[in-house]
Amino acid sequence: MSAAAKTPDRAPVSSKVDAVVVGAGFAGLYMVHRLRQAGLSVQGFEAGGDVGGTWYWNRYPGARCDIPSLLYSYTFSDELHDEWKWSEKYAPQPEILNYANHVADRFGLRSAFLFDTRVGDVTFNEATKRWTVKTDKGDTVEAQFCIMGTGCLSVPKEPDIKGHEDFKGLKIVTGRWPHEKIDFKGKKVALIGTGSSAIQSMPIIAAEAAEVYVFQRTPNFSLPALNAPLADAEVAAFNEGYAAYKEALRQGLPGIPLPPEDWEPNAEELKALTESLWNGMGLLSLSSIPKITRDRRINDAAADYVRAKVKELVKDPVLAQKLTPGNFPIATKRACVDTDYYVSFNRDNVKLVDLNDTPIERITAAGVKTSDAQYDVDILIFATGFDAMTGALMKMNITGRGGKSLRAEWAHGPRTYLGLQVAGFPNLFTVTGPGSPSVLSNMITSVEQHVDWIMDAIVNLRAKGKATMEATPTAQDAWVQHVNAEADQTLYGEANSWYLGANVPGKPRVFMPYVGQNYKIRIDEVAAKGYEGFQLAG
Ligand code: N01
Repeated sequence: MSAAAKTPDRAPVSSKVDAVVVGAGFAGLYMVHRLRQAGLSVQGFEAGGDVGGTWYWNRYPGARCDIPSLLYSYTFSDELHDEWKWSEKYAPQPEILNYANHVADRFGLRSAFLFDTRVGDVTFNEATKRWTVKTDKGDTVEAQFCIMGTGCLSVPKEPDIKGHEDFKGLKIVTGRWPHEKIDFKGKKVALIGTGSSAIQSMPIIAAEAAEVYVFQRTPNFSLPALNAPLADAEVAAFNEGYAAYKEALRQGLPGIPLPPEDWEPNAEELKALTESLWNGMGLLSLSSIPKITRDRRINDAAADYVRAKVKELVKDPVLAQKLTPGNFPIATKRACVDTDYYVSFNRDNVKLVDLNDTPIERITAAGVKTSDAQYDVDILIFATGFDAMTGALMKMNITGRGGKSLRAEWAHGPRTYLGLQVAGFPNLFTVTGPGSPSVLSNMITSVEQHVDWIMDAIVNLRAKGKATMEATPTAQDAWVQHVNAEADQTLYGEANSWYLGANVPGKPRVFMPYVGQNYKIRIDEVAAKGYEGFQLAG
């Protein structure tokens, strides 16, 4: 369904169901599937016009996954695995969106959702022990369970540069890319930001546009995708090991290979590991380097390797120096995986504007004005990132027990138990919530692990004849302390990253993902101990 083909106006829905699921991305789709399999009635809501979540919205040229497609796939159905064929090592956005649509159709999930519908108020009623969910379309749905599959990177930052509303040309935010094709031919383009969205899109835009000005505040580390069609032999080799891979996931593998925890690579091993950063396995080669985010010797070796590569790839040494990341340890901001990013700066029509030398003063009707020049452009692209991990949850008005608002509870940063629940918000679950590995793992693996865990918890609650399941404040405090203690042992605090909320003015600086090892083993143990740290009541 295209953006232009909006869902027709509809009568508001008023109903009672067992569960509400918010979001029709990979989390929401699988959650609906599991709930329905267990015989629960479900109402799903999705702000977008169709399924796909992040892959529905991020349609900018060059968007593709940054871990190999064979791993960026559901594992819950062998039939689905057998019938779906990825065409490339890193599938492009349209193909991943097709996959989400295929899953929705194959398992009949679309009918559970109301699209173009944004959830607003989510309120716990202590008398009925049910949640009331209200939407911008006037729907009111009551449910025993409320599951947030709202994504970690689903709320793009609004353009916040002075004067942006004055721009008279075409203004685009990468995370809300228009559905129609944008014609860059002969156009002058300003691209603000140098995160993954900019790094993936710039080379493709530059191949078509007359001029591209890249406005860089912080140079990023980027690794080559060496993307290619997926050969049958590669797929066959993956399938050979598929049963073992699935078993490893069941045992706790976060969907990406991890080195042994106690491995201290010697100089020779470290050299080989850093050289593997150019082998096309991108983020997998980065996370295969032991202690990369904990040990400065190891981090420096990897960072220096990439820095040297930038200098090799960019012909103009002054430009190369400006593009060389320097002021934060590699991997403490999410690294990028690119196709021809650095070499595109050798093109005559690509210009870097280093905002450290010449900051943006304002956006004007004609383009971007920096301290020393005016850049007149036809198209202005904001690739300026997201209000990550908490943005979508904080956008809703979620009120728990005793009128507790989630916004107030998280005013100083998110606090959860296991990244799955918040004390005071019974039967409300967050898929890949803050305090879980989420964005540091293979997201689809984490989604499956969380959805399966939540489903088991719901089945257990019902089997015990209880009405509510709620994290205790004590368990939550201990988990938050543990999450922080784990993060404190790393170098993550040295980067101004979205992991820390540092990219959003005024957002509390708190490291949000869980960096500890064996997360799945821990949550499975909690379940095995009768949901230790949760109170089952009613
Ligand atoms: O956003 P970002 P993104 N003036 O926050 C700059 C995932 N993802 O959309 O670093 C000038 O990384 C900002 O500068 P600085 C992936 O997890 C995955 O690119 O704050 N510049 C930065 O350069 C990724 O990490 C894929 O100094 C401003 C950029 O904008 C995450 O999404 C593809 C500015 C924002 O970079 C976010 O990526 C794309 C301002 N006012 C995204 N404000 C895959 O490959 C911000 N910036 C799967």
